[in-house]
Amino acid sequence: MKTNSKYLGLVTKKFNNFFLVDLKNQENLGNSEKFLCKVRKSINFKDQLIYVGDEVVINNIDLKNKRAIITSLKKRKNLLVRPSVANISNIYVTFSVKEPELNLSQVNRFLISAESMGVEVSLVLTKCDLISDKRRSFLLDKFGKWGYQAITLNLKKSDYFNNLLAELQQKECSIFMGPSGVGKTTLLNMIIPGLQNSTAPVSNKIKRGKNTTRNVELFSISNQSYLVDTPGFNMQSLEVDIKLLPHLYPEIYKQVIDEGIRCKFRNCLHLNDEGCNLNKSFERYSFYKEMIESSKTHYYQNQED
Ligand SMILES: Nc1nc2c(ncn2[C@@H]2O[C@H](COP(=O)(O)OP(=O)(O)O)[C@@H](O)[C@H]2O)c(=O)[nH]1
Ligand SMILES: [Mg+2]
Ligand SMILES: [Zn+2]
Repeated sequence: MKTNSKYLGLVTKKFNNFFLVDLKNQENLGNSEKFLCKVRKSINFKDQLIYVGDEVVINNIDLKNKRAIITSLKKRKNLLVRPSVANISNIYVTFSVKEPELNLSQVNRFLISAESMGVEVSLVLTKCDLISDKRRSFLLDKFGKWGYQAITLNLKKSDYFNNLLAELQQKECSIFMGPSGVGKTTLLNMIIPGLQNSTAPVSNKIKRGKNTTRNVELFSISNQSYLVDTPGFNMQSLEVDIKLLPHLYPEIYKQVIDEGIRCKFRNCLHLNDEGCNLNKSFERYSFYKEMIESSKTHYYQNQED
């Protein structure tokens, strides 16, 4: 049985020249929802590769063997690198409050890299069972001032985890990003039972590459909601365009949007610039300044190359 109608699909896995595609929009083709697809040979995607997370049109559907052909690729909203995954809607920057210890400068860098993707960014703090309630309140207050309402998880209490799960089930495609050892795999295994990715105590983290060879994959967590499983993924320090930086700090862009502050120069970098009206008394201002300085160094080095 074959059907020649076209359907919209989502690439959830990729192997060699094959793609696993989920039907989108709850389209009902019997009980079939996943198809193993190849790309139509005559199609030229303008040298574009197809990535996990891409939306594609499938055709020539073979219901019996669950095969189909990809005939076109939809325009993608964004593309994350290493590993490559397209159309992320939410990044959950994930850090542990202890073991390993919170490194604020690193949290800042991950948040900024995530913000530079132009997606919704949230902050998750794991291992809150290892700190006091007082310390937890202190951190919530700190990150609140950074512009993030942190989600604090505690393996021994599931209420916050259940809230997070409910939230993820409302989002299109989410990903946890953070350094090694903070509990990302533990979280994935809790959200997707049966996944059984290997977790490792922090002290074993030196032995790298153990589970880094598996490919990136999307898991359905509710109707039309997906979670990215990215073994061994650490967000590399992205090089962010210096002109973008003021737009990636809530403490800065909220002053511009909510309070209508205007500097003399439209592209003011809010350093010691003449006519700068930004209120610089926020904790991350020093990180911001450092980032601008180091981007400037990169910027001028690249100009010389
Ligand atoms: N105390 C505590 N330990 C946790 C928690 N979540 C994860 N861990 C431990 O932290 C270690 C690293 O976790 P893993 O999920 O492999 O981290 P990943 O490198 O971010 O994927 C493991 O030994 C976990 O058991 C938590 O909420 N509390
Ligand atoms: Mg892991
Ligand atoms: Zn300014």
